[in-house]
Amino acid sequence: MTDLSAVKRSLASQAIETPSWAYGNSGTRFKVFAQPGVPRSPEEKIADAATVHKYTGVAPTVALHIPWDRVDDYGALTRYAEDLGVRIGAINTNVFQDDDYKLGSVTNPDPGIRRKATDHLLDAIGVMDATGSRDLKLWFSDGINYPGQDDLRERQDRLAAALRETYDRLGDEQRILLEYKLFEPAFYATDIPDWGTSYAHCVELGPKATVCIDTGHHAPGTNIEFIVAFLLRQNRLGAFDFNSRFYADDDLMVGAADPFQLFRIMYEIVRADALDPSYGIAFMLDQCHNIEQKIPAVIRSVMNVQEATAKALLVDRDALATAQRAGDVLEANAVLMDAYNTDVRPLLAEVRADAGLDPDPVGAYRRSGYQRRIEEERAEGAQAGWGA
Ligand code: LRH
Ligand code: MN
Ligand code: MN
Repeated sequence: MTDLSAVKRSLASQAIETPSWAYGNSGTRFKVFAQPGVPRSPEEKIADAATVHKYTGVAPTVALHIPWDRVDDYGALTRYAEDLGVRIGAINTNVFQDDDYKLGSVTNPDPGIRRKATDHLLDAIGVMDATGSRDLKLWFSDGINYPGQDDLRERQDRLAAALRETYDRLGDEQRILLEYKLFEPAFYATDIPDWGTSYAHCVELGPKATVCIDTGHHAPGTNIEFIVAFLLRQNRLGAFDFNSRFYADDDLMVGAADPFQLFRIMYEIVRADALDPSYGIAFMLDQCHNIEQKIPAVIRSVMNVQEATAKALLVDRDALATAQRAGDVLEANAVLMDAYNTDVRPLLAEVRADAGLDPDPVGAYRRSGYQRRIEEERAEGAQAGWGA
């Protein structure tokens, strides 16, 4: 039997980080459809993130992306966030939007370009010092398009050298989240294409290097919950970039394409007692809202993660273990499916009401007038970064 009050406590203390770039305009390479009211500055992105936290109660941090969110005074930005009731979370680096990086950033055959890229990573740690962020998120678009274009093995050495230099600059409380991605923009070979490569680099670096799983960065059909279980067992799961995908790196709202997969992932988290923020996993969203309104889309995404989590918490783990040990295949599967098929929306409405929140966060946002206000106040929006 599951203890409902413990489930509610876990749900109330859950923390989901939203990304600054989800609030700005984004699109595909075909078209960016600009929306009214999008933020014109990092401060306005933080204000929108604080609004999501206000209506959900479980989104207390916002990830920044440098240079998209570059400011002169990160201490002041940190205080600004705190005044609005949120904190700055992971610092994301960007070594993929500069002409110099055509042939790679930290793996580039030109040592001068490698230096420039590594310096950006070191600068980002400086930003973390000012914001008090724990996590440096590294994603490298590095790779090659054609066999023979560059030496695969040497690129690994260059990557390892840059990671080492970055790792050695980390403070005691800081860590690296090393993200992988199967392909795109590189189409033949990517320098960190999968969790195994990321994991191996992390092990080489030391205990402050952990893997970030972006749920959109795998080959179709990949069993992501297996990766979660493996990395948890090795104590190397640092973060998620949640989003959903139908084809490749679609960056759609998490839980929209495959809520069952999200449940299976969250079950592995619950199974490892790794849900509480004190365990150290950063549950981040990494999404772009190209055609839907941004703030309610982020609220919806947060709610989708909450629903998957609630279902995972409802799994009768004793009954599951009994069925598994007895080799009762059908019963074990039925126990898991019973939890998945539970309508947890009333439970989450109660959790919200207990926290003094409106049980319907999207409705509350729509009724608040915030959207109308930002559309009036923010005459001209800025790009999130993708189109910049
Ligand atoms: C790359 C990625 C990575 C970036 C973010 C904006 O596809 O997932 O996390 O930093 O998108
Ligand atoms: Mn990502
Ligand atoms: Mn991505």
